[in-house]
Amino acid sequence: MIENLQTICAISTPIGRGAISVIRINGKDSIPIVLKIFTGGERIKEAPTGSIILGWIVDPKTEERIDEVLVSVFREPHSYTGEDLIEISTHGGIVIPKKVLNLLVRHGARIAEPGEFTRRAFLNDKMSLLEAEALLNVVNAKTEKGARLAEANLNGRLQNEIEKLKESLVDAKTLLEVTLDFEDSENLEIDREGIKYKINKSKEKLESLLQTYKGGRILIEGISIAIVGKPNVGKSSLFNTILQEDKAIVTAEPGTTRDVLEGMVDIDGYPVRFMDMAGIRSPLNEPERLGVERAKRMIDIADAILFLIDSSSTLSKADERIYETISKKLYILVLNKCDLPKRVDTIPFNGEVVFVSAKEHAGINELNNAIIKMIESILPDGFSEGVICTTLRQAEGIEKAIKYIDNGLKLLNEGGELELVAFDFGEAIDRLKELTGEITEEEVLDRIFSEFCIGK
Ligand SMILES: Nc1nc2c(ncn2[C@@H]2O[C@H](COP(=O)(O)OP(=O)(O)OP(=O)(O)O)[C@@H](O)[C@H]2O)c(=O)[nH]1
Ligand SMILES: [Mg+2]
Repeated sequence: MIENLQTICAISTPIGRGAISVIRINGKDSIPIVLKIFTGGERIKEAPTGSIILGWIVDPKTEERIDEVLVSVFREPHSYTGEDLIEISTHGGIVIPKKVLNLLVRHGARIAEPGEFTRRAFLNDKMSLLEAEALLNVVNAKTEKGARLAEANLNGRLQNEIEKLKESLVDAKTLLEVTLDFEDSENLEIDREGIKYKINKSKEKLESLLQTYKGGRILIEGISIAIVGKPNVGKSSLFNTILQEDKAIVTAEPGTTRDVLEGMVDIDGYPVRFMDMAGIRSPLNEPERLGVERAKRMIDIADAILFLIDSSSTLSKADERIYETISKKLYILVLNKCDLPKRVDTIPFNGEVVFVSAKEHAGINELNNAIIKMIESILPDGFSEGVICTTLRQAEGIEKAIKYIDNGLKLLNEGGELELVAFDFGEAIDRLKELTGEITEEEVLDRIFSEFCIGK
């Protein structure tokens, strides 16, 4: 346990109407502080970890009885954080939890920063950085599939894989260093080949792990799908129909939408973020010009496109020009307004075609199925059962490790200085250590833990 860390406290449940609230207090003074304000104090002294004690929170100065509560006691090292941790379950709402929190502060605890409890758990070796990120993914998961993936990483799946890769790089580097010591002996050639083989194996594994990031991100954060088309083809109507919400303004006038609107939907367990935006044409005025500019930027950023075409009017050059901008991306052709007489006979574009009527809410199941098929084209069979990285930090760390490995291998192939090769492999190992948190920088920790909510 890390000594001399201040005792911290926070309300760990959302503030507002609710049956109960949980206030956490953590650190070496947490038990002495709670003893001062809790009528069940004597029982806490003897309570083993995991005990729950009923009693009253009382302000010792005014003797005001604030609430009848349950106090859960977790003693170091058998707690979430690895330090003494107490959870006080009060009645819910805003007033009582705040009063209890103020009492704790008055008796020596400090309000916790976002994610500070989990940061303590990391500092006390209760979890690796990868597991802390997995925990954040669990809390933020938007759908069941995302939550399942995050849970698997929470159980150390990614951590174990990175550890194994690190170990095999360490082995190879050791082999190299032994070779260095005997540089003049004739065994040198054999060692070089052995090292190359080992390192290449690790590199291949890192590369396939890096490949999982796209799918991992989609499962955790969601796939972003931009609804693209000429003005008035029914983009906003489709957006509202998919979201089952009257979110975007719909009018018969072309050029209605200017801002980019976003909405999240769960499609068969996949989180999907739809974006409605301005129709693409030569803009008629300044607001529309800015809208079209934003729409074009979104086309670049989006993971996939719903290319909307009005099936009740003939295809135009404008549709073709839009097709050119999206044809390199993942897309589905959506023919809208199929409740009206059809005027589009043949579609000169490749790709999956779905007929819908945003107005009549027709064809939405078929569209959902096409979207599921598209997502599953990014996530290969058995994807979720494998080891998957889910955050940009992880992907960037792996990428950097691969770069150093490549440098080292190149030097090794060119017969370069073995010291330099060892340096590169050492750097690659350090990048993996940063991933698990074995090597840490305060800045990186700050960034990761600030994404948590207060009280986690
Ligand atoms: N008949 C019919 N009309 C539709 C359908 N979808 C949209 N409309 C109508 O088409 C017009 C334009 O709809 P919007 O949803 O605003 O179209 P948009 O593509 O968002 O238009 P901009 O924002 O101007 O680019 C409105 O009058 C809608 O009621 C449909 O499926 N069938
Ligand atoms: Mg619109």
